[in-house]
Amino acid sequence: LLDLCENLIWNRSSDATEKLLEYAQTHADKGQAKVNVQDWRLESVEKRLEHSIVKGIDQFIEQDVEECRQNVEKFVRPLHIIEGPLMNGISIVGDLFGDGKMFLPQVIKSARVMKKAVAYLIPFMEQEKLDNPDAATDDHVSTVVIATVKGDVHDIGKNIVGVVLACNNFKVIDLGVMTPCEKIIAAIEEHKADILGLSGLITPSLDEMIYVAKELQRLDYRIPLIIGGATTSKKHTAVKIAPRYVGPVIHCLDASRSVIACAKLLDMDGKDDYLEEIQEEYEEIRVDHYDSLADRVYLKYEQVKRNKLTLKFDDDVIKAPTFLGTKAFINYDLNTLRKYVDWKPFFDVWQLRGKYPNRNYPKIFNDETVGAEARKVYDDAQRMIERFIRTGELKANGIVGFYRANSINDDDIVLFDEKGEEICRFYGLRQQAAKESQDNSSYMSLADFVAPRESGLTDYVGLFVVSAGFGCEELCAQYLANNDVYNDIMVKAVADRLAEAFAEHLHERVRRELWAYDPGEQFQTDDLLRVNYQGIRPAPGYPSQPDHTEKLTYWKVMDVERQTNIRLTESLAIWPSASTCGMYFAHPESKYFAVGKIDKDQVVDYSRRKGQP
Ligand code: B12
Repeated sequence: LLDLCENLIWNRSSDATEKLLEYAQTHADKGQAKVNVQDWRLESVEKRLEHSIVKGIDQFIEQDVEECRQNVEKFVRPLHIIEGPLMNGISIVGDLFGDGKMFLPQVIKSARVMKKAVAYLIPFMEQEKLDNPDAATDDHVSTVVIATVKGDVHDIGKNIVGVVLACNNFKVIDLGVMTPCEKIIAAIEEHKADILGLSGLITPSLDEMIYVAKELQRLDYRIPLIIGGATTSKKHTAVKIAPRYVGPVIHCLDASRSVIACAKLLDMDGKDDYLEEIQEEYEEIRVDHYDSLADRVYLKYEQVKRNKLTLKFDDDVIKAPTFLGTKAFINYDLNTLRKYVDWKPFFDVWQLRGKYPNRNYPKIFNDETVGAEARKVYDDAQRMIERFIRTGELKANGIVGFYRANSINDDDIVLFDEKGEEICRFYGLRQQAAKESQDNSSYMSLADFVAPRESGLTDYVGLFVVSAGFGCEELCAQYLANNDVYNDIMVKAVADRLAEAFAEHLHERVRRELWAYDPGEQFQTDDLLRVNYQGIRPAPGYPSQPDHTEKLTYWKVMDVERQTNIRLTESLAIWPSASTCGMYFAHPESKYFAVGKIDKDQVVDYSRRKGQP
């Protein structure tokens, strides 16, 4: 019992919870009959394998697979064990998940057991090939190649899709993150892929997906292309990607839908109808899109600048930060950050959504359907964070910078030194789509929150970059080497939460202590998550400044890479993946908004100002 408890507390083994629970159940006392949870071990080996996979138990998997392997009469080749009992188990998982009777964390745990079983058999299959090179090896399972495109570092979503597809009998070749087009095309060839899946989280990845589609077209492929990831949409897929490639192109919102799409694409009888339906739907989306372009009404750029938000700037609202220049934070205390975690997105990753009133953390634990599963992943995350605090395997670095600043040319923000000389300039975009006649609000740009140069006042802005992802890749590689897909996803989901918590916590320190424009701020964490405080921290890529290239200026002016080791990829994704950056505005009336669509006159002016034709 001591061992079992220690294993759980120190997170020594991935099934510590299950083992302790099993012990508790088998040692239940109080005069009740002892429950023998091991009854299933008395079943046939096929049933035991099925049970292990469906329940996500890896304790006996290798021993049971070996038992099958010894039975050469029944399982002539190791492959027959995979295709028989293992696939049966995983098919049940796929069906239960499809029917909403099993949740994503359970599916991922099942996949972990399946992977362990297959990994055990691989050396025997390789030996078989050496012993008998002519043996039939062309048993065809449909193959899906998936990749996060070049320049993008995100893979939680893609990995989930990979696992769920594998649970539905697809052979998945996962090329990882930042995958250049040539590598994708080489993999399609090498694995004779039936379907190609592309994933991306940030908008620059959309262009890379278009590029891949064009390359497939140029090289005369017809392989179906499925598109997914937070930044993708059905509309973008229909309007921008599908017209570039004659093969089927389909957008998939989530992992479950990717299974349906792949199954339909490979169903020889239903495929044509399915594709016809998609083509019709996408054609309608394109028509609607081009019609809506014609319907859109924009004001002239000059006009929206005249209707900008005019705020009051004086010595009461402008406060000088406690220092100017940068301050780097290396190896930040994770114990502090954990208190700032917003858990809702964590449950989103695991696709656990409670029903009102049990929708969000912590009420989700009371939800009849997903509550128990939510509690389990939450407890696992807590144990993981505790371990990271103890071992330092995951580290957080960040940087904050404060600068004198003025808005200039209406939409830009210039940072300058004590002599008034320009250090660098941030370029902004202004809302331009005509508002409803009864809507009297201004046409906003982030520059409105900074005192204009003409005011003669010295105002200030802050910049930050934070990451809680140092060590993440190494940890995930270790987990994946043990086929532990569950903990691979868990590490990334935890690191993302800590990165966002870091941004939240640092912002609080900025308000109270580093910029100290609101030193007496009183709040509860709930207020933080509801943004009930003064000032904002918009991020490049988010709706108030959708242009990712602005990040280059952050990196240059704060020397971010040298000071923190946080980097930008060629598509301006931040590495490590669990990172975020943004700008601080302190004005009491600064608020979040979406720039929305803009017209050509502003695009031309913006590119002229930025010197980017
Ligand atoms: C949580 C979050 C973060 C977290 C974690 C991000 C991460 N690692 O995933 C943090 C705080 C780190 C973060 C940072 C940033 N973020 Co963010 N973030 C989000 C948010 C709120 C949720 C994303 C998420 O984790 N979803 C859960 C996972 C499991 O879902 P998923 O990846 O989408 O995958 C599912 C499906 O998409 C699909 N799928 C995925 N891949 C594939 C592949 C195939 C083949 C198929 C079929 C399906 C499929 O199936 C998956 C499972 O169901 C989204 C908004 C949103 N609601 O989507 C913004 C969002 C993705 N972020 C955005 C931005 C801009 C950023 C930053 C650039 C901001 C900044 N300047 O710092 C940084 C970039 C970080 C970097 N490393 O480059 C934008 C991206 C769009 C854009 N304009 O570029 C979004 C869309 C917000 C927005 N509306 O503007 N972000």
